[in-house]
Amino acid sequence: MTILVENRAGYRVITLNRPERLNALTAKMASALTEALGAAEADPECRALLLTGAGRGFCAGQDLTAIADARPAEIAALLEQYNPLIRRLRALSIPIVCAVNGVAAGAGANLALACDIVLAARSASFVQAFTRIGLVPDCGGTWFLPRLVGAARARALAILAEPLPAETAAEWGLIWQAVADEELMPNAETLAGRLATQATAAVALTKRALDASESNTLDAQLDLERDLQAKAAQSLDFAEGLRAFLDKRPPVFGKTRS
Ligand code: T3D
Repeated sequence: MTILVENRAGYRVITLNRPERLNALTAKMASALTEALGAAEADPECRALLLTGAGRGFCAGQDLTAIADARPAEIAALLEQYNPLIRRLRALSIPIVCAVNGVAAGAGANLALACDIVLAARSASFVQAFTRIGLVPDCGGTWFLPRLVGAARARALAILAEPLPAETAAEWGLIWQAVADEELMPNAETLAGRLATQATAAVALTKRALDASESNTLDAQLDLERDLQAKAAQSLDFAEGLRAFLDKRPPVFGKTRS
């Protein structure tokens, strides 16, 4: 099994599972992952996802042994498998936490950056390894990097392809947090569990608003926020959130996504 899927209370853990190759990606693995995302989203019991890697690495990017004899056209065609995965991840209505347990290289780094909240073990690192082997950053790398860390750092990371330690990645805003290695999974599980009890519809609408802001003007974004707020205001979660506040008790949100 190239990925493992485990049900937890309110969320699922997806583990990349080719530890002997630092969870390097194959086309088969990418489509299994895309399928697992769809299945999780379709399950009303699943209100958050946690993505991590088995063994000492998170993901070493494309499995280079699998493309050793590929022709140039076949190399580019592989992105027909990876691009749908990145699009699926970004469009997912439930939040996804990524626990980067070790090195995240090439497409593996950008897979992590496509997630909503990225935690990394202090011993982990992020490498835009592409130019080292004569390729360009893909899987959204050239889109995520400048937006997360600014143009100067994005250029150096993409062109020099040097590893960025997890703590610097957090300082630069590439990820949410770097934590002690032994605290990574407990923290990531706590976070996914917490997301599973939040107002799921409001979280989905918030993700939509943030994604749209990447290309919207302020005017368009204000209009969008008004429209999304109108939807959120109609939700049972808002009724519950407001009532709980007035009653001075913690809210109990349901599983509805709209
Ligand atoms: O079709 C397309 O469009 C192509 C898409 C491309 C997207 C990409 O992701 S391109 C970038 C591909 N990834 C890389 O170039 C990274 C290659 N790996 C490395 O540079 C290093 O392995 C790491 C920096 C990630 C980790 O180094 P280290 O020293 O911790 O581990 P290691 O000893 O190099 O690797 C451990 C094993 O995993 C080793 O196997 P062995 O010798 O024990 O049998 C190594 O060969 C294997 N491995 C690591 N990365 C890959 C891999 N095997 C296949 N593909 C890999 N990407």
